[in-house]
Amino acid sequence: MTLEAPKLLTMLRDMIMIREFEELAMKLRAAGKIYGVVHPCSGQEAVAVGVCACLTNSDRITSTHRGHGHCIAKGADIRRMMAELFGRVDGYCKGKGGSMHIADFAIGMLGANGVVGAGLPMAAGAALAAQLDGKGDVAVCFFGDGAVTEGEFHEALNISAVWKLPIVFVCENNLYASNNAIAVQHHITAVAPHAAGYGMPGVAVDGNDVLAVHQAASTAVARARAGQGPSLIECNTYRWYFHSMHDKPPPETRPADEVALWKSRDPIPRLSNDLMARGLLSPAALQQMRAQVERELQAAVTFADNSPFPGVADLLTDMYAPDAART
Ligand SMILES: Cc1ncc(C[n+]2csc(CCOP(=O)(O)OP(=O)(O)O)c2C)c(N)n1
Ligand SMILES: [Mg+2]
Repeated sequence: MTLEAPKLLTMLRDMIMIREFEELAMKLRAAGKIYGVVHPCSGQEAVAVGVCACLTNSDRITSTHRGHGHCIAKGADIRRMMAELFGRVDGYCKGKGGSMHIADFAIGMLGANGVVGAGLPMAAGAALAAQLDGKGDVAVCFFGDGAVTEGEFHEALNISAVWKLPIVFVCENNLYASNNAIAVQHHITAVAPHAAGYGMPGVAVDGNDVLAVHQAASTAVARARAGQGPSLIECNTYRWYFHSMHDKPPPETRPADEVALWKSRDPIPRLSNDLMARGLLSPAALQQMRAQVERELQAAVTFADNSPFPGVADLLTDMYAPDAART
């Protein structure tokens, strides 16, 4: 699928926004402005952006504990995201969910999720709803290599294949689940071959090449929209930083040369250099794009800072079972 220049520039802008959002979130967490845990996805931006560039607002995605990139790529409002991280009433969950629970049904973002693997059956449910609606919408499930060891992975793939659901399973294989290297947890470390056991296409792509991700996702989404059933895409990538942070970044436990190698495969200059080589982007235009992202992020911080904290009276509202909780 040939991508037009405006679409390519939007994809570049979205990757830059995700990277800068994460860099800022880490600083604001260390400064005590953000509450809870932050799991940065820096380095993995090409997966969220390459996949979501194939989707519409009525297509639905499920995310993970590392969900900021998925939110931004699906079109979430960064002001409401920032307000949520700040624990304020104008946040997506009125300040009571934090980083790992951001959802926006209006754009088909069914939610980040702190439970590893939990998005898999939810996405299968969303795909069943899309199939019953019959409008050609699809569901996409983002999950990590760690989730592949969970029963839900196999259950979701199986039922999706049996019912030919319009779903794309997108594994972000970043070689680690928390601090555990992939070979510690998987007998076979490649994820794509699991697709064969469920009779669906399974491909592995360079997850730091947004165009390769987009190409694979386009094929899988088209297949799902055409009623031909599910696919699995393994995106090989790497997170630049620690698994998660509270008030300060934890020490790095991965080999320094491995981290350096993956940083040299940064997906953002890979796309911007490509666009410059094709004459679609100038250094000045890139600078302007970065400045605009910076302005939007500053506006998001101001928005979050000006929003009040929820009151005590709000403690039990919007809970799953408010009546039961009150008794
Ligand atoms: C069901 C469940 N088991 C364990 C955990 C603790 N936990 C949180 S993140 C994580 C690692 C997940 O690794 P992966 O799926 O590869 O995602 P990544 O962090 O690499 O993006 C674990 C074990 C959890 N949140 N939920
Ligand atoms: Mg992982």
